Amino acid sequence: MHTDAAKHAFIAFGSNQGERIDCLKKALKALSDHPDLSLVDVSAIYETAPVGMTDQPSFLNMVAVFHSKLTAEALLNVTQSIEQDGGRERKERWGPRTIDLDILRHGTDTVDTAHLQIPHPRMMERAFVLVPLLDVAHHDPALCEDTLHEALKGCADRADVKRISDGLPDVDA
Ligand code: A4P
Ligand code: MG
Repeated sequence: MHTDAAKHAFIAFGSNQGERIDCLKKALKALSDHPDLSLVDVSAIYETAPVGMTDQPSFLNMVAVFHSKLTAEALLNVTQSIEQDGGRERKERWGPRTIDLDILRHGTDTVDTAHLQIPHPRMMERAFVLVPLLDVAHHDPALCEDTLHEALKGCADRADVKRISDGLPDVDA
C-alpha cells in the first residue's frame, strides 16, 4: 500500500555478522530500488560495541534517510523482507545479525501497535543510533538536533561509537 505524500523515513542499519559492509550495502540498495522509496542521504558508518547482549561481535551502524510513499506498516513489511533476504535468522532478541533495519521515524507518524512502534521506542537511549542520526537529522526540521545531543549525553555507550568511514562507497545520495 502506498500514499501520495512523501514522508522522510529514517532507518537505522546494524550488522555484526558476515561481511558487515556488504550487508549494509545490500540492504541500502534493496531499499533504494523500491519503487516507493528514494534515497535522500546516508550517515557515516560507525563501529560500535554491542549493547544489551554484550557477548557478541562489534556492530557496524549507520542511518539512511528516504522519501517514502509507503505507509509505516508497508515500510515494516519491506524492511523485514530485506532482513530475511539478507540471511537474517531471528534466534534471540538483541542477538547477532547480518542485518537489522529499525524504522526510527516516518514523517510525523506515531504508531503504537504490538508489532510496530514509531518513533522507535529506544532510539533516544542509544549512541549507536543517535550519533549516525545526527549526521542526517537536518533533513527533517521536526527533528531537533539539540534534543538529540542532549539525549546523547545520557547514553552509556557514547564512548563506544567510532566513525570508520564517511559513508558507503559507490552510493549516490
Ligand atoms: N518493531 C517494532 N517497532 C519497530 C520499528 N520501529 N522498526 C518490531 C523495526 N521493527 C520494529 O525486532 C523485533 C520486533 O520489533 C519486530 O518483529 C518488529 O515487529 P527484531 O529486529 O526482530 O529483533 P531485535 O532487533 O533483536 O529486537 P529489537 O527490540 O528491535 O532490538 P533493537 O532495539 O533493534 O536492538 N548494539 C549495537 N552496538 N548496535 C546495534 O545495532 N542492535 C541491537 C538490537 C542490540 N544491540 C546493538 C544493536
Ligand atoms: Mg530490530
